[in-house]
Amino acid sequence: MRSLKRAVLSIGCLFAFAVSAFGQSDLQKIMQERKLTEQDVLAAAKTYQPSGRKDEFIVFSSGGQSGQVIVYGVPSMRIYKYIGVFTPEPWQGYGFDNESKAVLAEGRIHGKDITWGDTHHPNFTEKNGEYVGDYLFINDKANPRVAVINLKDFETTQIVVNPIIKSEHGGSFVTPNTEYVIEASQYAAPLDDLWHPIEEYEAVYRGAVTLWKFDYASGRIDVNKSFSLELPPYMQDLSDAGKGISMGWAFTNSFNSEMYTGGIEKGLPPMEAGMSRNDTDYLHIYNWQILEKLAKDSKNYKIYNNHKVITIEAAVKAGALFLIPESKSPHGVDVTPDGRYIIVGGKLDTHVSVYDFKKIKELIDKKEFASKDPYGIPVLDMKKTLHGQVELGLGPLHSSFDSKDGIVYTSLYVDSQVVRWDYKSLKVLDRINVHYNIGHLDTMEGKSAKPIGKYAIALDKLSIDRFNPIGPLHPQNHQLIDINGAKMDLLYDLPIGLGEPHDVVSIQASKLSPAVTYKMGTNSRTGKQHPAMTLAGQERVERDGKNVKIYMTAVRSHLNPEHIEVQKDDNVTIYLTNLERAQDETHGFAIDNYNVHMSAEPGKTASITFIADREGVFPYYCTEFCSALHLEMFGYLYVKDPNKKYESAKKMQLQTLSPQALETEYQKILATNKATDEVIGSVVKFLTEKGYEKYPKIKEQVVDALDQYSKIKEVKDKADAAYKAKDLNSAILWEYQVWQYLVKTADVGLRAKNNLVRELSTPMSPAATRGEVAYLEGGCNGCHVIGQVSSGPDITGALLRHEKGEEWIFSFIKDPAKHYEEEYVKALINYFNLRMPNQNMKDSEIKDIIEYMKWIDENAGLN
Ligand code: RUQ
Ligand code: CUA
Repeated sequence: MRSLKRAVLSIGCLFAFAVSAFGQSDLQKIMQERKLTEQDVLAAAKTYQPSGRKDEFIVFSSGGQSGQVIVYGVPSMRIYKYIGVFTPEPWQGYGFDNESKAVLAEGRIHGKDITWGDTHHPNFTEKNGEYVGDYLFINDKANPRVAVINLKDFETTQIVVNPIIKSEHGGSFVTPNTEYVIEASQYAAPLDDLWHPIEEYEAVYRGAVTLWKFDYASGRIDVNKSFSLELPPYMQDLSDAGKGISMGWAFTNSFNSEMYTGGIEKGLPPMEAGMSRNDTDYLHIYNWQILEKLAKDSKNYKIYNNHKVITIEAAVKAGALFLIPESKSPHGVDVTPDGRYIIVGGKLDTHVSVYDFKKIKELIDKKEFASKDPYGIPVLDMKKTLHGQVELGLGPLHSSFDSKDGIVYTSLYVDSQVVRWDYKSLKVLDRINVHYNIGHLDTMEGKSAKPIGKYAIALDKLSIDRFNPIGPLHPQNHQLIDINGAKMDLLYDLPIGLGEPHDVVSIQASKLSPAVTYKMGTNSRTGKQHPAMTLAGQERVERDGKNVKIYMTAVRSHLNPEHIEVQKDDNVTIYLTNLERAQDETHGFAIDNYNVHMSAEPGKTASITFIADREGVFPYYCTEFCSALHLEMFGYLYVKDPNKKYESAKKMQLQTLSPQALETEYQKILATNKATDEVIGSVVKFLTEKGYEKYPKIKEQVVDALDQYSKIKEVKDKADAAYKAKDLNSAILWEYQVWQYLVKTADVGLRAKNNLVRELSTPMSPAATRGEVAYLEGGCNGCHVIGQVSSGPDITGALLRHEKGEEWIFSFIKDPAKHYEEEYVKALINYFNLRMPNQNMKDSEIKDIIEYMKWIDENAGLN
C-alpha cells in the first residue's frame, strides 16, 4: 500500500511543496545550486513524467543512415524504441532470425544485400486525412525503397524496392485514405537501367513519382497495382498529397529546372552554381486519380523492369500533369489541413509561397496556361496561382500546422528559427531561436487534416555547444517547444545518437493500440501462425540426412531441449516458441560463437538456420534477463565430427551424499514447498475475495500466476514417483523444480495483489497526501508499520481506540509527555518499552497526519 502514495505526488504538488514550509527551502536551494531559473523549473514541470506516468503523444522519427525508426514520447522526450527497418537490429533479432531475414531480403536490389538505409520521412496511414495509427511507412532515400511497419507490434513487415529510380526523396507521403504511398525521385537517371552518357541528360535521364498501392486488407503494398509517372529530369524533391478541395492531386517540387549537369572535373562550374541559376523551379501538380485510370490502358504507359510508367505525354493529354514556377531551389511542400493552400519553402529565398489550389484548379479548368515546358507540360502562371508570399527569414524549409485555423510553423534553416505565421492573412506572429540549423519540424499530428498543435519539435541538424562533447560526430538535437501560449517556449533538448533523423510524425498515444503479447505461435513478420509453432510437450528434434530441425520452447526459466547434438556440417534450424502468456516476458536465444541470435516475445515463434561447421561444445542461452533464474536458462549444442573417433575420459570418483543426508534434504525442500504454497493460498484467497476478475490487467497477472502453478502437478508426480522408487536424488531435483514454479507463482501473485490493493484503495485527499509526507519525513515509520504491530503499535484504528479520537491523537502527537501517566499509555510504554517521542510537528502537519490516518482506516480491510 505504501508505494501507491508516492504516485500521488504529481506535478501539481511540486508547487505545493514550493510553498510548504520544508519544501520551499529545498526547491530554492536546488534552483540556486543548479543555477535554474523559474523558467527552467516551469519547463521541467511541463515535461517531467513521474514514474509510471505515460506520454500524451508518440513520435516516430526517421533514423537517417541507421536505416531505422526511432520512437519517443512527448512531452517527456523519452526514447522508447529503435525499430529495425532497412538494417539488421540484433536486440529484436531483426536480420538474424529467418522470418525477419525474409523481410530484409525483400529489400535486396538486383539480388544485392543493402545493409544500410537513409530513412527520411515517416508517415502514418490516414482516413479522411487523419492519422489512423495502425501502420507506418518510411522511405529510404539512398536505395529507393519504402517499408511498412505494423504498429500492432512495431515491427517491419514489408520492404518494396522501387523498380525504376536510382535515388529518391519525396517519400513516403500518403494520400488521404491511404490509397497510395507516394515516392518521388531525386537525382534523375535513365529509367531503363542502362548506361547513357550525360550528354543525353535531357533526352533520356528522367525523374519519376511512384504511386505504391496500399492494400489495407493484407496490410501490405501491392506491387502489381502500383505504377509510376515519368517526370522531366528536374530533380524532384519533397512531395505532399492533396486533401479536401485538392483531393486526388499531389504536389512535388524540384530544384533543377536548368537541367544543369555540372562537371567540376572538366573545369565546368559545379552543380550548385548551375542549378540555382534560374529564378524559378517547378512545382509538379498531378492527379493520381486520373493516373490510376491511365494505368489501366497499355497505350498510356511503358514497361520498365516489369513496372508501368505512365508517359509524360499520356499524363499531359489526360489533364493529369501541370507545372507551376516556384521560387528558386525550394525544399518543403506542405498542404494545409483543409487542402486549400500549398506552402512551399524557399530555401534560397527569404519567402515562403502560399499557392491557392482554388486558383490553380480554375486555371486548369479554363485551360489557361502561361506556357509549356520543353516536355510539353502546361505551365501555369505563378502569380495567378499564388495566394501570396511572406518574408519569413533566411532558409525557410518545412511547415507544420496548428489546431488554430490558418496558423502554421515554418523552419528557417539558415536563421535557425521557428516562425509562427498565418497563411491566410500572411502575417508573421512569433519566432523562436533553435540550436542550430533546423530541418524539419513537426507539431502534434501537424501534417494531418486535424492538427492538434500543442507542442512543436524542431529537428536541428547541428548541436554544436548544446551537449557534453562526445567526439567529432555530434548527436542531433530534437527540441521540444511549447506552442500553446502567445510566445513560443523552448522546453527540452533531446540529443539523438542515431543516424541523422530527418523528419518525425507524431500521434496521440491513445490512437495506438499495440498488442502486449502475440497469439501463441505467431510469425510476427506475417502475422500468421508459424507452421513450426511448438507447444509444451511438442519439443523435438527431427533429422533428415544433414538437415536437423529443432523444435524448442522457452518459458521461465528453461529452454527445452537443454542438450542438442548434431554432426559437423549439419544444416541446423532451430524453431523457438516463447510459451509465455505474461507480458514483457521476452526470451532471447543465442548460441555462443555461431552468430546466432533471436528474440522471442511472449507467444512468438521465430527460427534461425545455420551450418554447424565447427566442432565443439557451444553453450546457448537466453539473452533477456527474464527471471531470477535467467542465468540458468541455457543449454549445450554439441557438434561432433562424424569422421573422428573420440576417446572417453575416465570417470572421476566424486563423493556422494549418504541416504540419511538425502532424506534430510528431501524433507527440508518438502517443508519449504509447503510453506510457500501456503503463502500462495492466502494470496489467492485475498484476490478471489476481493474480486480480482473485475480488473482486466490484474486478471491477466492472475492467469499468468495460475499458469505457472498449473505446471506443478506434473512435476510433483515425478518427484513422488522418484521418491517411491527410492531415487532420492531425482525426487529432490523434481521438488526443487516444484519450488521454482511456486516461487514464480508467488512472485506474480503478489504483484497482482499489490495492484489490486491499489485499485481498491480510496483516493487520497490532498490533506492525507500531505499527511503521509509529514508522517514519513517525521520518521514515524521508524516505529509504526501500518497494518502490523512492530516496535510501536499499529496506527490502524488508533483514531477509534479513544473517545474523541481525533482530539486525543492531536494532543498526543503535539505533546506525548502530557499523556504518559494515562493508564492506556502506561500500558503501551510497558509493552513496547518505548515512549512516543515529541516530533515537534506543526499543528497543520498533525491535522494532515490525522487525515492520513483516516485514509488508512478506510482502507484497513485491504491489508
Ligand atoms: S528533408 S534532406 Cu528537409 Cu525531408 Cu530529407
Ligand atoms: Cu529467459 Cu532469460
